Parts: sequence; structure tokens; C-alpha cells
Amino acid sequence: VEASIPEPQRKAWLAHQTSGFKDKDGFETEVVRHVETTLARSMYNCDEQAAYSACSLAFRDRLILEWNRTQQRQTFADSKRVYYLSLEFLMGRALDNAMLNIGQKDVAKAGLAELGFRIEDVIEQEHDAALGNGGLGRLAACFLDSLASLNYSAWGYGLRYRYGIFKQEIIDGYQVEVPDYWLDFNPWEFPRHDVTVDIQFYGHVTKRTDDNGKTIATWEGGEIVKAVAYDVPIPGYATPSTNNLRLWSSKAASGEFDFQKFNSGDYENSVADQQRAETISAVLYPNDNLDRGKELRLKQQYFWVAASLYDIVRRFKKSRRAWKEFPDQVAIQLNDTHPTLAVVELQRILVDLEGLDWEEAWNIVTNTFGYTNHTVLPEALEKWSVPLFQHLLPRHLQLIYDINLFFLQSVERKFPKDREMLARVSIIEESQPKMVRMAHLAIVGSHKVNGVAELHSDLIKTTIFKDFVEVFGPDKFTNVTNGITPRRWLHQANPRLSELISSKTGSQNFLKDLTELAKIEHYKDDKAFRKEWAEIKYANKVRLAKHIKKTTGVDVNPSALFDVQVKRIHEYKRQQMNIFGVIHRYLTLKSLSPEERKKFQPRVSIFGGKAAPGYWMAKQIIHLINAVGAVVNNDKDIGDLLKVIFLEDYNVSKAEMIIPASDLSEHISTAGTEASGTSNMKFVLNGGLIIGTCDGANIEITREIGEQNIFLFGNLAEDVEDIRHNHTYGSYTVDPDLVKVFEAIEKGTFGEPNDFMGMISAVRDHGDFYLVSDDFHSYIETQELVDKAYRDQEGWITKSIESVARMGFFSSDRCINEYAEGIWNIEPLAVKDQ
Ligand code: Z2T
Repeated sequence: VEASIPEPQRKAWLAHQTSGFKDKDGFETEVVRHVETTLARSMYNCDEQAAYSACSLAFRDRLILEWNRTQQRQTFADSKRVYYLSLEFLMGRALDNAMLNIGQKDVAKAGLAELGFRIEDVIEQEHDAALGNGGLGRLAACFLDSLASLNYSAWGYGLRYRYGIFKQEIIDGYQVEVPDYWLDFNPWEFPRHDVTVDIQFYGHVTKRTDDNGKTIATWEGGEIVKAVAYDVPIPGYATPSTNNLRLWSSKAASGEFDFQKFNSGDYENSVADQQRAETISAVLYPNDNLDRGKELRLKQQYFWVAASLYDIVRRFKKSRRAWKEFPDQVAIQLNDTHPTLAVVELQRILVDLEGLDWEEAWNIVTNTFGYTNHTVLPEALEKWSVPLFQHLLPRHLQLIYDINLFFLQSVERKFPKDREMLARVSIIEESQPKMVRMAHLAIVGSHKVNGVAELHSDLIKTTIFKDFVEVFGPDKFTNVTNGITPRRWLHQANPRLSELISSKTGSQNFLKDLTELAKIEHYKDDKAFRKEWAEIKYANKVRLAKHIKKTTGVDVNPSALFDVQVKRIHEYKRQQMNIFGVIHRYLTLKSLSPEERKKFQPRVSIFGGKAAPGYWMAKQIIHLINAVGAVVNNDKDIGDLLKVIFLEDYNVSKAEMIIPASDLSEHISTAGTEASGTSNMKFVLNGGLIIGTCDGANIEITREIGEQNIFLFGNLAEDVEDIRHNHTYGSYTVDPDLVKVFEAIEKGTFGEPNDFMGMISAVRDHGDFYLVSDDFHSYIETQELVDKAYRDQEGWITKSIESVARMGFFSSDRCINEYAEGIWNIEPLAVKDQ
């Protein structure tokens, strides 16, 4: 393993080799020690769960040494740090990743084998850390991996939810949510009971004038909740750098109980107070691309932001620098608007607590923050009601009004007498009740605003943030196309493909510089290489087929075309179009003679993804997929020609198994609605082809891999608005093939038709907002092209190899380097300096 780690990283790493295991015996000694002491068990009753725990503890010990050294190195260097503030970190499992990033999975495999365990079974024991909903949270996790791997001084800040995203069970075809209590045993976190911050809520503001005539505001009263830090080490790949993810947990301020109440006999209320405090970090809100405006969510946001800023400011103050140097030492990235209160909180710290002038403070604030927007969907843009703000954070509301006043004055100077413009850009929406527009606050409080793919970044400049481009000029708005970490999404998820690639590129350096993938294109006509390529895909499909059999009882043929759509269930992502397409295919097959059917390309349509618990339409889509599966999978006429599978509880660790097994994946959002998408990149990196719309990062993927290697269809983003307008005001007919699909559903082919009428009438009666009917024909036609292309297996393999070879751009390393240079103004820290 060591020999495969690229120079010069290997040298730097070896120089710090206090941390690795010497050999498998050294590893085994540590595992046995942890079983016998930390876990207090004997090796004679060490099951797989105990082996997982001990193995994790052994690796954790190694990580923590490097974690300490990295923190020391960063402190001595005293250079700029970046702080990534995200309400979600969708980390998945840690053990496999730690073993691979440290470069000692082989040692562990050999050691565990001697102790009587298969490493795959041990890895499977780990519960996913699922502190996120979907793309946004997983992006944050990929960024942490890249920041550590590239030796940036970087911290993540988030919330330590007691319950992550719910576990999904499918019962009688319906989604049922089960709480995800994941903290029973988590060896990857370190409680820092000495790192706590008191966080204030509610109360009131008093103002007085000091001797110089300056107004001093004081926020008093209310209640205090304690934030306790939990640290999670983030190992870089093939580097000793181990960064920190700090997650805050809430606790009652006055210890476990309110002893006054306790002693006066009010035991129940003292417990209730404690529980109320702990509620703040209790549960992740399970909405993807939807804002529900709940008070507890605002409390979570302030709790986390205030604790993180206190921590950041405390660290800055240790360097005894002047405040004006703050932005030279600190860059803070806002992952969507969720942490936007940080803008106001830093201004409050500087003005109210540190006594800086407004102007000077505001300069520091705006030079510190960058804001990443992840969506244009209006229902996802955060707004908080002014009365709620007034109640929970009275001083912050005042500061927001002041920030808005100065901002609107500057707009007025640039656009005199344009009252409409002022109303449009104001941070306060003049509705009933008034609302604080968090995106506006984030733009005004940051020096850079970025979208996450080219089309998306263009769209925000021409639609939702158009006025701000006029106010601030175009240079404030930029694009950083998303990326994924090739360590988890190639090396870890698809070890055989990673191995094959390294055998052709000559080393594993492509995992550090993904553009080296280009080298494999020289082998695209090499017979042995192509054979191995196809065998790996087949083996991955066999593994998934086994999982399908085990979890659903359905037999699928691994030689069929595996067609996968796994992502959160959302109308804009159009799983409904996919399942309507599947029904169309079923009806077509039924109408053919047995002879004609034989010419058909067998397919397995695989779905997976969670619906937000309150999202009725998304749940209906899940129900229809399962209902169609129940009919199709048991139809003797159909056999292996078509199977429909819904995989329960899609999450990061399942993605690691599903993605390498796909032939075709679907990224079919209505053009202009998916900001980027990141699973599209993961599928292509694993040799799968894509059927997709001209949306998000699909466009840049096409540019990189070539139009001949992707199946694009559907209307373009630029035409969507007109089409919608025509739905409402013009003539409008549903696509004839789709009409037949609806008729089949309404006849009861898939059970009670009323269960699915919401989906049908959204298209037929309610304006088809997501253009399902408009795109249906070209979707079906393109699926036929896919069938044809797949029957030419040699051609398909060529497309697959070419695509992978050209995916270098989509590494999150490239993405992080763009943020570092264009937004954070920060350089990697040399590791040899220690
Ligand atoms: C989310 O996962 C995304 C956007 C959001 O906007 C919220 C959530 Cl929870 C508020 C996704 C986008 O839908 C997806 O296109 C993008 O690839 C991903 O963020 C990362 O940028």
C-alpha cells in the first residue's frame, strides 16, 4: 500500500510515520487491546460488531495523533483559515474511508483475517453518519475530504443532531419514517466538555449613550443554552493532514438540572427545561429544497452560528492582531443561506461587544463571508417572519434593519427614485407579516456569491438575483461547478475499477489529480483492458442483484440493462416521468407477441430515495413505483424483460454499492431546476452512462465527455417559461402516449386508481408545472436509443471508457482549489514545515 502512494506525498507522510501501524501484527495488537480493555470483552466472544468497534478505535488512535499535529502545525503557521459553515454534513461511514486515506486498509484486511473476520463484513457494521438530506450535505462532506487532502487549514462547523435523516421503510408500498438514533456507539467523535459557549435567546435590548455621544446597545435577559463541542477528525488522502469538523450539541445551561426548581420540589419542570434545551440539536429537518419557516429551525441556526463565531473569534483573538486583519486570517463560507445569521452575529460582536465603528465593522464582515447558493426554486428560499425574529433575536433584528437602511441608501444613490428597485432588493419583504429575506442578507453581507454549475450561476444572475448584479456589478457573482471526491466515489466504492485504472496510469496519483484519468483513453481499444472493464461492471451488478434479492425478494438478471434513478424524491427531479415511462414500456411489451418481445432489451428499473415526511406528492410517487413493481415483477408474460425495484432507505453507504452497478442513470429534472446535481458525476466516474436533460452539471459533463457519450433529451431551460405560460393561457394537450399510461392507471392496472390521481391531475388539470407531458415523447424516444446503443455492447464499452477518462474536471479537489483562489484567498499549508 505504501508503495502505491504517490511521491512526494509518500515521503512527507513517512517522515511523520509515528501514526501508522508498523504491520498487521502491530494492528492486531491494537485491536486485541481495544477489545479486551476499551470494550471489556474477551477475544472469545468478539463478534463482528465488536471487531468493528475495536478496529475503529485502533484507527482512531492513529488519526488523532495526526489530528493533533495538524492543529499544531496550523497554529504555528498562523496563516489564514477557512471555515465551512453547513447545517448538513452527510458523511456516511468513516472506517473504510479512514483506512484508505491513511493507506493501511491492506494491513487491516490481513490483520482482521488472522483474527477470523472478513474486512467487508466488519465495514458493514458501521451506521452511516447521516446528518444531511441530499446533495447539499454530501457536497459539504466531499469538500472536507478535499480540504484535508489538499492540506488546507480548514474547519467544518455544524450541528451534532441526535437524529439524522430518518430511516425509510417501505411497508405495503408506502414510505414509513423511523427515527435514526445513531449515537449509541460513535467512536469517531470526541466530546470536548471543556469547549462550551453560552448562547442567548429572547430577552430585550436597552440602548444608552456613552460619554462620546455614541449609542451602546445591550441585549439582556432571555434564556441561555449551552453549546458543547464534539470534534470529528477528517483524514486527508495520502497526507498526514487531519482536519477538524466541529459539531455543536445543546445542553441546559445550569448543568443537568435546574437545582433551584429541583430542591423546591419542582422536579418535573427542571427536567422539562433540560429537555427543551436539548431539543435544539435533537433532529435534522428532513426537507430537501424546501423552507418551512419553523421557529425551532431558526433556533438551530442561531445556536450553531453563534457558537461557531464565538469559537472563530476566540481563535483569532489569540493572535493579538488588529481587527482589520480579521479577513486576512479568516474566511467563512456560507453553505446556502442557513448560516446567514453569522453575518449579523459578527457585526454584533464587532459593534456591540468590541466597540468598533459601524463602517469598520461592516468592512470586516463583508470581506470575511462568501455565500454559495444551491437552488433557484422559490419554495426553498429562506424567509423568516419579522415578529418571530423580534421575539427570538431582538438585537439581530435591529441590526438587520440598520444593515438594510445603509444598503438601501447606497442603492438609492445608484438608482435615484427607483422605488420598485428598492422594494425588490430590500432585505425586508413588505408583506403581512413582514419577512426577512435571508438570500438578500447573504448577498449584501458577502464579498462573493457563487452558484454551483455554469447554467445555475447564469440563471441566478438573470433571475432571482438580477437586481443585485446591477447594484453590485457582475464581478461579485461567480460560478464554482460542484465536484465529488474520487477517494470515496471511485477508490472506496469501486476498488476493482480503481485498481484497473492505476494499473494503466502507473500509480494511484490519479486519486490526487483526477485529470490523470485521461491516460486510460489510450487503452480504449485494448482487448484485455476492455474485457476487464466489462467484467468489473458485471461483478458490481451481481453484487447489487444479490442485495435486491435479499431486501425485496425479487430476482433480477445481472445481464439486463440496469437503469437507476436514486436521489431525493421531488417533483422537479421527475421520478414520476420515469415511472410513467416504465408503465409505457410495460404496456408496449404486453401488446407484443411472444416472438416480438424476444427482440426487446431486458431492463431493470431501479429507484431509491426519501420523500420529505410532509411531501404528499413525493409519497404518492413512491407508492406508484411500488405498485407498478408489484404488478410487473409478477407478470409471467414479462419475465426478465422488465423489473421494477424500489430500494429502501437510500443513503451514502447504499450509494457506494448502487452507483458502481449502474449501466444507465437518470438525471431528468425539468431544465433550469436542478442547480447542479452531483450523483450524475459519481455515476459517470464509475463507468455508467447518463440519460438526462440539459440541466445543472449535465451540461458541463456533456462538454467534457462528448455528446456521443450521453443521452440528452427534452426542452431547454430558456424555453420553460414560455411553455408554462402556454399551459395556462394557450392550448394544451397531454402527450398521446402519456394519455395511454394514465388510462392504464385509471383502469386499476396498478391497484386503486384514486391513490395516484394527484400525479395524473398535476399533469392533466393543474398546468403540468414540471413539463412532464412536454418532455415525455422525447424521453421515450431517447430511451429507445439507449436500448439500441446497449445492444451494441462494444460500442457501449467504448462510451463508458471514454467518459471515465474525461471526468477529471469533476473532482472536488478542482472545485476546492477554485474556492481557495477565487473566494477565500488561501493557499495550502506545506506539510514539511513542521
Ligand atoms: C440540496 O440538497 C440542494 C439545494 C438546496 O437548496 C437544498 C438542499 Cl438540501 C436550498 C442541492 C441541489 O438541489 C443540487 O442540485 C446540488 O447539486 C446540491 O445541492 C449541491 O450543490
